[in-house]
Amino acid sequence: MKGTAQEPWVAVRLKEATMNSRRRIVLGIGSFALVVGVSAALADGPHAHNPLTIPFFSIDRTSPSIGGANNLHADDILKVPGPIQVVNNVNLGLGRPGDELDELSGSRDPAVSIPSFSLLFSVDRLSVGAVPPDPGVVSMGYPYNVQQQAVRNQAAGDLYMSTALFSLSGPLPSPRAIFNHTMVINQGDAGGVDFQLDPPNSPDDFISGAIDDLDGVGYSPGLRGTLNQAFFSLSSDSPSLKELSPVLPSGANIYFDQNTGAAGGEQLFVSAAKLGLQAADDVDAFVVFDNGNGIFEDGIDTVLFSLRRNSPTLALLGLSSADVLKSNGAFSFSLLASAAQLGLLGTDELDALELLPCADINVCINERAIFPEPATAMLIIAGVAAMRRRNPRRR
Ligand SMILES: [Ca+2]
Ligand SMILES: [Ca+2]
Ligand SMILES: [Ca+2]
Ligand SMILES: [Ca+2]
Repeated sequence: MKGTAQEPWVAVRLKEATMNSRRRIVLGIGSFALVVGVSAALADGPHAHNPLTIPFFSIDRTSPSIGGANNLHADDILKVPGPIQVVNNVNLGLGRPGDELDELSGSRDPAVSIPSFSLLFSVDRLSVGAVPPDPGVVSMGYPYNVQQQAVRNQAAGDLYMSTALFSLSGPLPSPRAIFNHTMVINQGDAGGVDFQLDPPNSPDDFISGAIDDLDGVGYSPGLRGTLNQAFFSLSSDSPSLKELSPVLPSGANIYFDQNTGAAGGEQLFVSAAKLGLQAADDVDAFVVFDNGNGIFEDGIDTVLFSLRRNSPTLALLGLSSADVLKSNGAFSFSLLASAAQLGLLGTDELDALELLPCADINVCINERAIFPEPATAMLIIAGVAAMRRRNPRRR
């Protein structure tokens, strides 16, 4: 970015030296236009070089954006611009007062191998992160992580990417010494790389007051801009659970809606028990790999998931609400990524999950991570340089 802003100037100066005075005036006007153009681009605010597509998403019921001009609900699936509903709650068989959509997902094909991926996740309002931003990632130009955003009271509506890569077997060797993550979508005001949620501020601002909690995200592989079918989970206290599963309602059940265009078509995809969980557990984040029939089959389909705080299985097995777990069914699951491997505390809450196929984490960071507007970036780079001068032995 800094390179592309400077290069035209070098070209202009070289040409200027060889030109007559009349052409110099014309060029002067051109240069002025260039200054204005570059300034306008620089004033564009935080952004990313190759921003992630904004996924479909959901927010929790205490979010200030609930209601509002678009009459948003905690059990709607939302999209930008807006946010507005891409799927209304009633089309998912929901819409009873108190329903809370915990997570949504498209489906990936379990037969298509993804050799390495970064985990994309969101946290809740009480999460503070385990580590400050990775100094190496900051010096690349990307200063935002959960801890840095939590101090500004604006972490809960963001999406972050792990700076470690994973396969479906667990963490892969990493070029980065520290387990961490960096922001890829802000809740508000990041040059369009945001969910248009509250607070409507850039990631540099300190905020007070109520903020939205992004508690579900999902891409819909192969379905551009629409979500014809969806996997979803509800919080344990959602009244509609008893309608969807009269015999064994559970916040850890995952449902499949084969027609999001109308009420009806919702069915159980996989039960809490089949994932190795208890009925009192609450799955609050997941990614589905289904072979396309909307029915979970042991050993064929896979679910990556996280549990909500106070789920009894967490205490039973010493696990964290920010751990990412994996099940192929057969009444069991395993640990895929620990809270620490994501740069989170064991007491943090990971409450929305997606994945980003990625072969080289530094390339993915450079493409997808949010960087500040250049004036702020210069201050941050100066700060890192000063820190390094003070601690010459670091690195
Ligand atoms: Ca959730
Ligand atoms: Ca934020
Ligand atoms: Ca439906
Ligand atoms: Ca969780």
